[in-house]
Amino acid sequence: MANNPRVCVIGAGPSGMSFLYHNNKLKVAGKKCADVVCYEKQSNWGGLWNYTWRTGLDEHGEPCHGSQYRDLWSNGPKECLEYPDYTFEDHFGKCIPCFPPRTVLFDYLQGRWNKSNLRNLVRFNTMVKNVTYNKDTDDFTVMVKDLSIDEDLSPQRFSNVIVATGHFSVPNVPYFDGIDMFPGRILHSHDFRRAREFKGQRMLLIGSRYSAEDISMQCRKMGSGKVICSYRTKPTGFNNWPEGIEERLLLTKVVGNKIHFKDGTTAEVDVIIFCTGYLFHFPYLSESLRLKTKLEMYPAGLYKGTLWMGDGNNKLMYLGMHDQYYSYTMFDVQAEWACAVVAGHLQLPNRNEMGSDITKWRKKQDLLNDEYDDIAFQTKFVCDLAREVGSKYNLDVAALFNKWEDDKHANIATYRDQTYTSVFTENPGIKHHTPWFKAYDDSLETFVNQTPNK
Ligand code: FAD
Ligand code: NA7
Repeated sequence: MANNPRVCVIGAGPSGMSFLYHNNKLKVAGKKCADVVCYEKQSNWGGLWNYTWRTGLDEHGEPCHGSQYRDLWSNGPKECLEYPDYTFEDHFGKCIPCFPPRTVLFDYLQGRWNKSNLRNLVRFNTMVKNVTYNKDTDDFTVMVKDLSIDEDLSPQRFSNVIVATGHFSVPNVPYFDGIDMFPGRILHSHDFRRAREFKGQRMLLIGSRYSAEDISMQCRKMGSGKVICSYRTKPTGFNNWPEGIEERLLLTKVVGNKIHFKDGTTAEVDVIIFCTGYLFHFPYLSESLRLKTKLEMYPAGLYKGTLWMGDGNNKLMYLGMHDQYYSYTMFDVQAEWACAVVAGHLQLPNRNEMGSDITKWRKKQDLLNDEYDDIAFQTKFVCDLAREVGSKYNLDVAALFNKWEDDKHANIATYRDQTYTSVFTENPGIKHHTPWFKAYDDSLETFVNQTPNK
């Protein structure tokens, strides 16, 4: 039997850990699998779910990865990201409400990883600095720094590389005329940690997607002054903002603390938060390996949304690079597919066929009109991959996502108070003890222990 492929996984967030999980499953089943090394630059796993209070640079002087805020609660129902082979009921032993705080989701993720003893496969405090493909030997050279001792490790050779470093960590920060002289605080959502900090302050948020929506709600919940969300292309589409949040066209300039908007109106604010999204940034990959894209439902150059076509070697894969409705389950099925390809259980078609397949998906992407279309599109993508890997699970939760969109449009302040039924356990989540807008205790203990143990 030929040697196992030697695979480098970069990043131990939900995506990278899913690769370790499925590779381990192959191993336990006695099937051909890969020998994996996972490099993680932080001192713990979990990716964005591994909360950090730091902003700017981390303790080693490297860019801080974390973008989540302390008071974050899931912005989608847990039933839409639940793993079919490890449900929330499996983990907590009972039904819990549907929109868990950050710590609860982190605990859930870790439960699945601990159950398979994956921790010893991750090398913490190691940062991948450089990846190049060697044409002559058809493999990769990976340069890694051990941050804990500030030393480069000797170059490592791998047959395959899995890029799982996420794409919500490097802020996109446009310039607006006069902003350099704004007298108040300016930050990007990447550096937003606590909404309480802005109590009583008048705020301008630039952007109209998830970050603008959630940070505006967080800030009002924690007692900020009025919030204006300023949009470039279209408003959020939510008509039921609670009192104190409004949407306006894009700002045109900043004069002192007065903001001028395209519709001719002005407003004075104390704080500006850029909710303008993130850059896809892979400085450690050599040019020909680097995915260059904006946030899209189906980024160009990735067969099955996963395999990098740019370099012609079929050996580098990206996980979790899409605009996300599905999250954990999408990363998971991508990882399962990637494991099957790497271990040789799935054969790839020729490059023309792979190219045509990408084109087909991207043409369909061009026809998407709204969130409901996006959900149907991503459901098809996820289910298509699940079918390819021969999964016994039906991962289609489109009906739940559609209800979630309906609930958000009905009332953005109360959507987290709604309940959803798990498609895997068929049990409904329970109603949370307090409406989200008035719930200040986001501890795991309080959230989980509001129902009796089974
Ligand atoms: P990440 O979680 O970003 O993990 C990437 C890992 O790679 C990190 O651990 C990082 O340290 C490591 N890494 C990076 N560079 C290197 C390097 N050079 N060498 C070694 N290691 C490296 N999703 C939901 O489903 N529900 C939510 O409610 C939700 N809320 C969110 C709120 C915010 C503010 C943000 C930013 C995202 C949110 N998401 C949410 C989406 C989130 O992206 C995914 O849930 C998930 O974290 C993506 O996993 P990942 O493994 O692909 O990337
Ligand atoms: P997104 O989803 O990328 O949204 C970015 C928003 O910022 C979007 O409304 C953009 O407007 C706007 N944007 C981007 N560039 C500009 C400029 N130059 N001027 C004005 N407005 C701009 O990022 P989010 O942070 O909301 O969400 C990312 C993840 O973080 C998500 O998964 C969440 O769970 C948390 P556009 O609509 O393109 O005109």
